[in-house]
Amino acid sequence: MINQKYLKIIFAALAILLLLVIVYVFQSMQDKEVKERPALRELAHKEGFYIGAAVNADYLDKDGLYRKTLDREVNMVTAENEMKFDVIHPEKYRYDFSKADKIVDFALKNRQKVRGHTLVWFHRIPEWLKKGRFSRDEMKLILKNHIQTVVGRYRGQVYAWDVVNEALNEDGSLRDSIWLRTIGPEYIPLAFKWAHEADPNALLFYNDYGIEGMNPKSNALYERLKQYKMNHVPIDGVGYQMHSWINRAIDFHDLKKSIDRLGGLGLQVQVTELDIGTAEPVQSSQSAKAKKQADYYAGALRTCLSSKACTAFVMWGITDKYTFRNKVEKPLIFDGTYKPKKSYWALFSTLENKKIEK
Ligand code: 9MR
Repeated sequence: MINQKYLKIIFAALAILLLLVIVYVFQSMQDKEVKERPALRELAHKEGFYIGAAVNADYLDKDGLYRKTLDREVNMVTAENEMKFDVIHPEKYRYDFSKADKIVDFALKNRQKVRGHTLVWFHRIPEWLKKGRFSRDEMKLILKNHIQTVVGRYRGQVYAWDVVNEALNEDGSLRDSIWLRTIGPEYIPLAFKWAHEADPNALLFYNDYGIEGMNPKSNALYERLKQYKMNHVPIDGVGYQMHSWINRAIDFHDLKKSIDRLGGLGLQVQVTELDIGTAEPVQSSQSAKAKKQADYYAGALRTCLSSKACTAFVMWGITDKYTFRNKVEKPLIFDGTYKPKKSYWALFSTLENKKIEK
């Protein structure tokens, strides 16, 4: 009896040991595969180009594979939420840089450029500001102090700022916001001026969605930026957000045209928030959807690389495990277990094969 009991224990121990060996071998094979392929950032770096992702300080804290994947694959990161007004400036006389610092420290340690997002937006306005009933002059002072405190803190560390975010309506008119209502349209050029004073070396961007095509919104933006340039507003570039879907085709021809048009004003363009949802059409197979997503990622990157003005390609996340979109969209280039998807390989071969014709 006793012998049999011991035998059972020994078998169980052996079975566990065998399982551990299998897991170990499998993990080492995966690690070897990861170590042997060059990372996207290495391929991009060779071409003097930035490939990036939005990052989130909470996930950096708790998920080692998230950190490892970001560190390995991208040479640019954007703070997804940590630099937004309500997070970084929660009370009139109090700033909270703790989360933003985590992202900047992570990036500097990993030799990644930081995109600061975002200084002036209609959204994420803290209660103290919403309810303050401030006069025009007070609002100007609040905005100036906000911009100069935040930009000043990261002077020399943040490579590019989304100074103004989503200030236009679909028809190209100025969107209603607390800034437009209180300060008037000059809040935009003033914001660029104040940011430039706080860090003359940072690149300053206007960031928006729906401007990657040729349409009333991108036409109006172009005209507005032409004026700003004529008036020496210190603006360096335009961010194309590009949250997209596989069932809504990106027109690469128009994308190139709009990038080159802004390039003609001496502006850079950066793709700033790309992700490509795959939930629709429901009747397509998973593998057909994955293939279509990969084709879109590759097409967008190829178009960006083909224009001299396009200097960075940033996705709104890195893994389907963490996306602001509905999880079923699976919009990013690593799956939920950090396995590279077809879309990853599409970017990989686009960067590897394409000698950039700038
Ligand atoms: O991904 C961000 C999400 O976690 C926030 O809840 C949301 C509101 O602040 O903003 C999301 O990011 C947006 C970005 O800041 C600006 N362009 C659109 C992005 C997606 O909504």
